[in-house]
Amino acid sequence: MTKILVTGAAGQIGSELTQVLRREHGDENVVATDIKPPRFPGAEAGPWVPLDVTDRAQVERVIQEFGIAEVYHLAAVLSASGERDPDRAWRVNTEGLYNVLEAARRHGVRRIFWPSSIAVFGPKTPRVNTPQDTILAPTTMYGITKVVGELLCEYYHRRYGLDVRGLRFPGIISSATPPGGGTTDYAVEIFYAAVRGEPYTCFVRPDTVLPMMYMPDCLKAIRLLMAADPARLRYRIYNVTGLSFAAEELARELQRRVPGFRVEYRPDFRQDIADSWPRTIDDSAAREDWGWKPDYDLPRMVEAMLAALRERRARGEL
Ligand code: AKB
Repeated sequence: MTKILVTGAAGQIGSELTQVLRREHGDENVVATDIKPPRFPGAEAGPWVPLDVTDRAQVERVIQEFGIAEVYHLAAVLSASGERDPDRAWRVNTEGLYNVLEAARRHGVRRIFWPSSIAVFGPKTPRVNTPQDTILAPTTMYGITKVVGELLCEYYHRRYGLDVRGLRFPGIISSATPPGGGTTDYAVEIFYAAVRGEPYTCFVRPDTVLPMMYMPDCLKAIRLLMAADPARLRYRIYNVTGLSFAAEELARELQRRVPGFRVEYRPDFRQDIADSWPRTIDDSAAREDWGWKPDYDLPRMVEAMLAALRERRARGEL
């Protein structure tokens, strides 16, 4: 049985992906790691190891000890946190990835998944239907680490034949584990406020349009890409998207379903980050090469998010 390592397993994507992988491969075959304690139910059903990805020796130890063949390297500092502490963003995102790639090539890991981001783009990049091959000139430390990361992944593939695959994720919207420190976090926070019956103060302008994706589509994209025939992959890292909407459109969709829900807008430093990112993404290469197609549009995503969070509130979790 393939032994799988997940880093960042306490995070927004990691906590849900670990559960999917464990259902498929067996609890004992998926080693979940993070610097923080686990945040999903049943985390202790399989191996859980504290891991700081900036420590090469720790990364090597866990890969060797468990005989890891496949890695989902999700540990990262997101864009807004990265602007608050650029040094930490560099160390976790760049050195962490370098440690994983180095340990992987030395200890026989066969495949790696790594999330890039729409943050690789910048103000000089076309913002509408942003192409796969375009200007990568970000203005945030997070974006810089993601560009370096993409180049490193391509290098390890070309030089050592490591099968590294990745996705330039948009904002990910989900109901289980909240994101932390991203610019797109408003699109998740607003749901929590609506379900709790509280007003929401949005930190970007109402007309801010960003690409987003609902978690089931995010998990589907990862699994499709990782299952794809290597001969069909023209790229190591693909553009991918689910839906794009303005902050005020999302607010309106919620207000239609949650009467009396109030939203005000008080843009902060995250507005500049949002303004440097694309509004919509061209993911035709992903569609052509490995059959990508999202399932959720705005109304469907809003319905599903509200239903999931209301259930959590009924269980006393929110
Ligand atoms: C962030 O906002 O930093 C992330 C991302 C788009 O990579 N959600």
